[in-house]
Amino acid sequence: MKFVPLPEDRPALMGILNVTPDSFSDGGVWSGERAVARGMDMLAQGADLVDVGGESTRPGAEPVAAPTEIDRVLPVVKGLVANGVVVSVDTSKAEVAEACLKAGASVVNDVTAWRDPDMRHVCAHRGATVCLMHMQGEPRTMQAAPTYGDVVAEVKAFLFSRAESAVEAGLEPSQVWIDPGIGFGKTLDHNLDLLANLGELAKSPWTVLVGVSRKSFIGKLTEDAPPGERIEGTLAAQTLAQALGARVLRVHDVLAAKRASTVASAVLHRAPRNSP
Ligand code: HH2
Repeated sequence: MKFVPLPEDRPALMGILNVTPDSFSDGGVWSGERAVARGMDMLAQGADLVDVGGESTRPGAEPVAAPTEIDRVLPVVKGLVANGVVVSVDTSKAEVAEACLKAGASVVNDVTAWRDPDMRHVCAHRGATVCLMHMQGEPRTMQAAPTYGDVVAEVKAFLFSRAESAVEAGLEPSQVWIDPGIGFGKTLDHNLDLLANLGELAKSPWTVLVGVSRKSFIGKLTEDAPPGERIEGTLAAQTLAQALGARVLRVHDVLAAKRASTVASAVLHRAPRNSP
């Protein structure tokens, strides 16, 4: 079984390493040995694990075939594992997950929460830790007209039922992470409702992961700041997610996230005095 030990006193930081030509904020920047070096830098800056992705899931992105995705991610996964890094693979394809788990990856981060019918078997057979994320629709079209009756209730019901099915497949509860999928088939209001009510997910038995890093809802709230200028908004959202119970934060800017989460932890773990 592949367990990822999580720190007790602060959220774990999952560094984002996209080896894609088209990711929304770091597309075309990292591949091969440079990508491994980037992963090692993130580790030195305080990442607890590194999430390697070979297919962009930004709104409008076109899918890629499994062999192409494997060619992109596998050398990087192998290079990081050889250097002792805890590796997560950001994929929704069982074939890609299988190749990476065999090479030593510990986590399968699936933004479709096991839509590929073979994913359940691969993750259970290899004893992977899994991140199950909520997405309405698919990346190509998901931002066209996202609609919910009660976004918080619907996302929560979906994630809890997927998490239970992962335990039925044979995983330990501590191997199951859930993620509301900020920006995946959601308007600005949906994202804010989900973040404000994150406590409803966190009071479950499941580990909550949140990915807000440089996302477009932050741009919308900050005069259309481009992805590279969303750091302050990202840190604000990550800090609030931490206070509301997120145990894993998926981040591009590891050093900044580490500093912010360390300060937040110091305050959150201080018992308030009894008021006079
Ligand atoms: N967001 C992205 C990708 N994978 N996985 C989880 N669990 N949660 C997320 O919020 C999440 C995710 C999108 O961001 P990024 O990887 O930076 O971009 P792209 O999908 O364009 O590669």
